[in-house]
Amino acid sequence: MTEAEAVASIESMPQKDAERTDLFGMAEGRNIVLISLESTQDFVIGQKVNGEEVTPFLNELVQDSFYFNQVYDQTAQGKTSDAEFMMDTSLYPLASGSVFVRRPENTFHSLPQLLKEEQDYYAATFHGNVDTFWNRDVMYETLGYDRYFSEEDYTVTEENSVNYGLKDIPFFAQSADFMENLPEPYYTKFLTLTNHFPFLLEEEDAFIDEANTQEDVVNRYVTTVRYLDESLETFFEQLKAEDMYEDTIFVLAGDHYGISEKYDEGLNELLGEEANTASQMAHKQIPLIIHIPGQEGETISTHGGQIDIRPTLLHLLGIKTEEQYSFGHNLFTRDSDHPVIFRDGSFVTDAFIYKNNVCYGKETGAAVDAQHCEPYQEMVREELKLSDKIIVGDLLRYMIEE
Ligand code: GP9
Ligand code: MN
Repeated sequence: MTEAEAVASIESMPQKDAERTDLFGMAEGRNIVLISLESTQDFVIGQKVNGEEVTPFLNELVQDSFYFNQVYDQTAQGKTSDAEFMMDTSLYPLASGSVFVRRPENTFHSLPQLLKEEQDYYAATFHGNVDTFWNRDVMYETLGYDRYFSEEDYTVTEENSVNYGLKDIPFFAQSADFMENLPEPYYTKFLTLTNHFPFLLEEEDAFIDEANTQEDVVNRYVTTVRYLDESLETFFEQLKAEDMYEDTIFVLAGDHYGISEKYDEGLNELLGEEANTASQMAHKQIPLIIHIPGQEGETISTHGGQIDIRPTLLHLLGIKTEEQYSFGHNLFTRDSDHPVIFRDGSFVTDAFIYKNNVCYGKETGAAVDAQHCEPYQEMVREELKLSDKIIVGDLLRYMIEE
């Protein structure tokens, strides 16, 4: 592809709406704390098990936040790294493998870079696992992070670890100490870890009893989500105590499913629902919570995906979202007719689900006439194709001045 063709194909990207709401810029200049909630699905919000809330802290937080309750997991094989990639670039992940591993030498126009250009933000990312996992040590530099706090920065012992490593409570406690020395304004990204398959927990960290479904994975999941919720509460309390709460905008988002379709029966049992395409698709929803201290809460049921998180945040920060060579839409103005696109070509509209070449009603989960989904299919294919072209052809190097 010639340079001119590359530029033309990027310029052919659908023009995004430039509409400004009265929320535009309401969080301008604030520090940003983005928390990627490991394996957290939206059904846990407000859910009770044996009469106890699974996420008491988040349930309270959503009352005072913009809570988007129709946002879908759009990750593919790159799991957490795909979620990070979408939040940082607002491009789709690749159909196979992880962009973090396959294309770390590309030029991207990432969130850290945008924030630095527009409002001189410092960017730091925090995760208790080894820095090479998902090739993060390389990719974070490409994405423009100034500092990566990884396992080697934390005090990790047998006592404060479980499963993949450092438990979330000590992770946040130690992270808050690192934060005190960051230049402001900062954009910080935290990846939690304890709520990871196979959902292991020591007794002392179990704040809720396991559920009683036929699937042990589902039963244990409830306890590790409850632990994650507790860790978030401790983090918020520490930030408040250390004066790092008021001037911050918090973005909390699930990274991908925790309970795979294989264990759906257990989840259907827990939620007392029927097994069909509608419930299966609803399980793909992840919570997206944007908390701005002092701002009144609102639950927003516009559908969207992880790719939409970045433009939504930019809108609140007062940074224009058009011409960002990306595919996401601001969730405050997102067109309800625009489908949420998944990497395998399936999609959800406000009324229909398209999956494995069958069109279903979104509420009933029953198959409907294929013509309901047809108007969207070509557009979905084109959008994924263009995103792939940008990544595989490293096309943004033609658009971004380095
Ligand atoms: C590991 C963490 C978990 O560092 O990101 O990875 P996942 O399996 O969820 O992609
Ligand atoms: Mn993950």
